[in-house]
Amino acid sequence: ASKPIDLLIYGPRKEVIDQGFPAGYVLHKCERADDLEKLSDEARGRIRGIAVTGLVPTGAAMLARFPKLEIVASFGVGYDHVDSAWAAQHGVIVTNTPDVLTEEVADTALGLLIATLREFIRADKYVRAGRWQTQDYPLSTGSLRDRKVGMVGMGRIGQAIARRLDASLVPVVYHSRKPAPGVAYKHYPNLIEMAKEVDTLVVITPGGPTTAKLINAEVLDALGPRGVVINVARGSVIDEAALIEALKSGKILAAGLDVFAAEPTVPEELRAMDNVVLLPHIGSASVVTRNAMNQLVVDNLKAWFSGRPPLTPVAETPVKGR
Ligand code: 8YV
Repeated sequence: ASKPIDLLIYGPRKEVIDQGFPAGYVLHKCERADDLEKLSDEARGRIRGIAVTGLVPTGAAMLARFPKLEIVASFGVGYDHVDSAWAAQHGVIVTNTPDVLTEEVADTALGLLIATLREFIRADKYVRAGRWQTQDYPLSTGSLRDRKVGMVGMGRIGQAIARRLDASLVPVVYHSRKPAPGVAYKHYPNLIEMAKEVDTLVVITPGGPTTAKLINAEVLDALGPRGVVINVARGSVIDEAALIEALKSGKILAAGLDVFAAEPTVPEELRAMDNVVLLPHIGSASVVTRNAMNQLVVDNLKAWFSGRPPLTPVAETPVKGR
């Protein structure tokens, strides 16, 4: 029999991943960073693959502790929690889980946009409180009808959101560092210029240092008093203090947020506002989509260790032919 393949399963427990590997694989499970200390040196020395099952920080120092590491298969399309540059330098493959969540996250974004504009959450509370008995719910200030959306990011999910906006007859433009190939929407290399031209921002760009606090006070100023900001990307992309200030002062109208700077902590100031809709990072969080994402983590590792190329390597990864 061939030698067993040792894997570290790092992060929250996932049934599909725990059950995903046939005989011949040895799984070492660590839910938190502290648990890594309980791995013997001998086990660490044998581990050839890591499944990162959630947003657990997977930096250079952590990865460097595994001398035989070949591949890190990360759960989620965003992988700003994994040091993919270090991995590339050390010939370690990193994979993520794109495509299988695209339509789900796009659904969430459009739902969040409409819920924010048309005040669904406030209206629901109104019904439950029995207030409809006395008075009709007031007309919403916001509407999708008179809006122009500036997408921040036009990757696969961005394009799926834009397609939904097309169907809703809402004009779309976008900002990204480089124009997206094969995309007909107007591209703005400059975010401030775009913010001046639109009243709605939908943020769906990767996190990490290059996009940190991209949406700042100046951008929110440019967006103006009708401004609505929807974020289904990473909390790091928005200067959260500036956003709170803009919402409080009426510099912008409303926000719909699925992600926050310090999850799962959501600033008390946001929680107290009624012109925001707050979701607990559920963009991709349905059973069907999460099963597909978990399975893709498993399938990337199984492909690699059966002598095939990884299925969905990230851009930085030097994919070696097999
Ligand atoms: C994550 C996400 O998987 O795909 C992403 O980038 O944000 C989610 O789908 C989530 O952060 C849980 O780990």
